[in-house]
Amino acid sequence: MRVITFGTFDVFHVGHVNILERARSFGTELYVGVSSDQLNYSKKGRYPVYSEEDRMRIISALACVDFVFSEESLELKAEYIKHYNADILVMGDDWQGKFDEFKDICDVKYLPRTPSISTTEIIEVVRHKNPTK
Ligand code: C2G
Repeated sequence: MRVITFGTFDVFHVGHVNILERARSFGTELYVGVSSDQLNYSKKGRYPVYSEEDRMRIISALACVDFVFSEESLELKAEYIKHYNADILVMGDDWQGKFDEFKDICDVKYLPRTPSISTTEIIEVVRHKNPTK
């Protein structure tokens, strides 16, 4: 069973490891679509702290990940799921209900987010400790 998931995974943290390991446990292979820098810019109005190349390199190095590709557009999710023959789509529950439209091409599971950690909070904490940055 092939599992697929998507994310930016910027400033990699334990919440990211948790969801990737849990996603992998639903199948035998995990494919990860890492959101491109351009996609992030169009979604959030800023570029990630880590470049797309580095974010993909970090995700590829994880034992629970079998294959990494660049997610160029949110609208292409169905194409990616079909192209990579994924059986299960896993996303954190901040996306609850948002991908139910794909239930006709694969299983869709939303997993609870790891509490009290996010890239945005890490950036805030670092900024606070280094006010000049
Ligand atoms: N996540 C989590 N717990 C946290 C933080 C993140 O489980 N404390 C999960 C998110 O729910 C998501 C994954 O980690 O499933 C990646 O999170 P982000 O990098 O924030 O991904 P996002 O920007 O939501 O991009 O096509 C969808 C987008 O690319 C998802």
